Amino acid sequence: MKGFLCCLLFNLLFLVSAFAQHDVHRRLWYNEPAQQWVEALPVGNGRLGAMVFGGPAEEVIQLNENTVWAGRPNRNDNPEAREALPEVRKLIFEGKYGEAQQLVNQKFISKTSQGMPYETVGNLKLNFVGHENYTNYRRELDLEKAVATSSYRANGVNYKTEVFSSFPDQVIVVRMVADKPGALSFTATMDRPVNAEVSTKGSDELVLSGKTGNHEGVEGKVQFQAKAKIQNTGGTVNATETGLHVEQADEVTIYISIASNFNSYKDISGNAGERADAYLQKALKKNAEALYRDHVADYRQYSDRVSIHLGETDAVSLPTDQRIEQFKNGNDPDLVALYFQFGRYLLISASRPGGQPANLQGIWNDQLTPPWDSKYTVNINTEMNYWPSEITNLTELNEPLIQMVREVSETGRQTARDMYGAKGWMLHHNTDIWRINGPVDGAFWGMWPMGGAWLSQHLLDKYAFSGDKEYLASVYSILKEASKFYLDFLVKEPEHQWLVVAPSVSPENAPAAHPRSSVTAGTTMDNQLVFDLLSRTIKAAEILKTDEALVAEMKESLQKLPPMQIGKWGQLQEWMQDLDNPEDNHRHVSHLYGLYPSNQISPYRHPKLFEAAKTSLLARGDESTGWSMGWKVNLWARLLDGNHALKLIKDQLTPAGNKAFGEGGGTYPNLFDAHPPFQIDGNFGCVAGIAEMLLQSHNGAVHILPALPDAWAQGSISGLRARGGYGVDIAWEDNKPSEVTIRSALGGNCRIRSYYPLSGKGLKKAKGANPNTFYEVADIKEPLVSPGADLKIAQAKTIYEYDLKTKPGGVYVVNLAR
Ligand code: FUC
Repeated sequence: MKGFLCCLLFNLLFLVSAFAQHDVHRRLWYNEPAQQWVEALPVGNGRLGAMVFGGPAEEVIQLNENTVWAGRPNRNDNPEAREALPEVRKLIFEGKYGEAQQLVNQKFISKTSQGMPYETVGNLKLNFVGHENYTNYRRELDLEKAVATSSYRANGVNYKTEVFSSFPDQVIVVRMVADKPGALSFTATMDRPVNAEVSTKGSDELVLSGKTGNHEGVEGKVQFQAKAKIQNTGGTVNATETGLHVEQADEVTIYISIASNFNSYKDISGNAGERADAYLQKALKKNAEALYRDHVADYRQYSDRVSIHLGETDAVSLPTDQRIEQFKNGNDPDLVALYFQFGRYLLISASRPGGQPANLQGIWNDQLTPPWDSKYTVNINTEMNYWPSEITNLTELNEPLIQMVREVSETGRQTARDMYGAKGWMLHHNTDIWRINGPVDGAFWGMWPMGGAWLSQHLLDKYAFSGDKEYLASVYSILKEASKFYLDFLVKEPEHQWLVVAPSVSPENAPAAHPRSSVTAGTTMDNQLVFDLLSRTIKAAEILKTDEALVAEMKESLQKLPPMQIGKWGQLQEWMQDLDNPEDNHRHVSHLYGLYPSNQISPYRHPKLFEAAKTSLLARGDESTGWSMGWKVNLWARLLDGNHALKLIKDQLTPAGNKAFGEGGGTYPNLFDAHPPFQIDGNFGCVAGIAEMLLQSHNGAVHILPALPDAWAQGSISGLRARGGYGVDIAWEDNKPSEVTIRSALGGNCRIRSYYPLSGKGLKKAKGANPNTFYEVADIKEPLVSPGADLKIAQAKTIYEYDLKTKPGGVYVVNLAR
């Protein structure tokens, strides 16, 4: 059977990769305690987060709980918009962009809150007298167990502290041991910069009770309580005036429980103290060993699904901060594998069903007013957080995002009606835990009515990967109502009579012709987003056999959307008019949404657009903010240029040092992405990009190694997911795929695309269009090309395409043809 397993029925055994190798030990490690927050190591269970500094004399554990946000339930719509809308549109269509923007600032932008900040809970500090001098120091974050450990030797004793955040038991656990009996003596305290009181309960429990802040006229009403309960073996524990004192214990476990009064975006009537206590009492029934075992088992069910090997060099023996320093000019492909798994670790630790979606900093934040309030910026950042969730096999973890979309679809109905007189629901460029929908931060940034269109794509993507019709039916009304908003809101522009979104912006950018006024109509990204929303909602309606009349209406509007346009220097136009400046290196590359994450630009079907997108991206340049570079990794992967994608990974994995905002992105010692400052989207964007370099499934086929850089000659990845319910493992040698395993959950025709000929039982040369409906391609209009456009279409790489008939539960192995 020559390396080929045929149609083996679904069997638990095959959930594990056909060539599963044990992952090299994936860990971040350092030989110094953290001095700064961006050196500390994150642990989390979706709800509870901690940053662990690992100091021997003073261990600082900074704490978060994902509902601790300033303010209270509130809305921030500005109903004055409705009356001003016709005038704003008129000004835009007359080319009076400055005046239009001014009117939007006066009449549309929220007069109340611009969104509430996510706040820190505070710190737990453990002070060890006499531990100022230490040796043998090591601190690590184990990505196979999700445990942060620090160890050192002081006064002739070896100490070890482990910290983890348990999802099954809903507590953060600190476990301390020493190799000499009675050697653990320390004082534990808790603090928070404002609005908190710390007390002790009995002789072994610290309680921090707090309330979140008032912000922009909205009163802070979230109450929370953090409890730290000490359990010691040997020695004593006593309450002091400021905290708890442990004397001569052999071993100590601290159970940290945190909860708030938050029930939902519209209800904060819970009891924080009772809730924190209930979690604590439940967890106390288990000892540290049982908590650890259950935590590791829970974490591994997600983490172990994917393994990746890109090649190990001597660099793997270095501490992580040194690896980052050397990466750009060295040879350390394994750091990319580590970064990839760290990104998956962050999603597993920041986003769990039942909790809030990962915000701008995931769940980790030590401030009261973090940058951009650490809220949800939906003109790129929130979506980017979830780009890895399907392809890297973590689909359950996007549930909090889906839930947030459900909630903003509830709150956004009033916004659509009151601000625009439209049906359905809508969202501008920001939301927060209270699910605000109004435009914030000024018209230049905030006049973007596209949040509903972009977020809806994630609902559809989840279906595209799983084929779960029941799920599709459960989110269909959200899609339908998002579409209805645009059916009402689209307006005919005077020049071509196209239906366009107006007013809007191409996120946060303005053309050189009017650099201070971004407010306009019919931007390329808006057209692409409306195209995706309507065309994909039509498909969903057809699958669910519903809403014929609405489908007809959507089809009609779809025909009237503007086509993409190629401008005079061969670029994909960002705006309806040919205004792009080749010198513009703005961080947002919004018009390339059509290339990634969308599938509207294909080298095989639209070579002109593909070339134009490349021209635009080249002009934009590489180095930028962290998230922008993360996006560009995906874009270069979609442009099938693995070497350029790797160049971007190198730019991103460059030490961020103390760079300030505007000085370009990079990576902090703890592998957090630097906008700067820290912003987690760049981590997630880059992880998705690494996956896109190895596997793509948006363009009519399962494309194996579409953008493998020359430098990754040998490697393997297992457990990735492709649309239509396929699990994919790939091993490669000499830059060619050597073995590909496809696990089919739904059956259907699996079309495989490769740059090298493949062979395997059942594999036939591809014929005609792929009959697999999950592989239908975007049916876009022909682009309009400026007469002066200088377009040199590069020859596409030769591809080999095969069809493989699969059965549900079937496992298929394909090899390089010899
Ligand atoms: C958008 C970006 C910024 C930043 C902010 C949170 O406004 O343009 O760079 O990431 O979101």
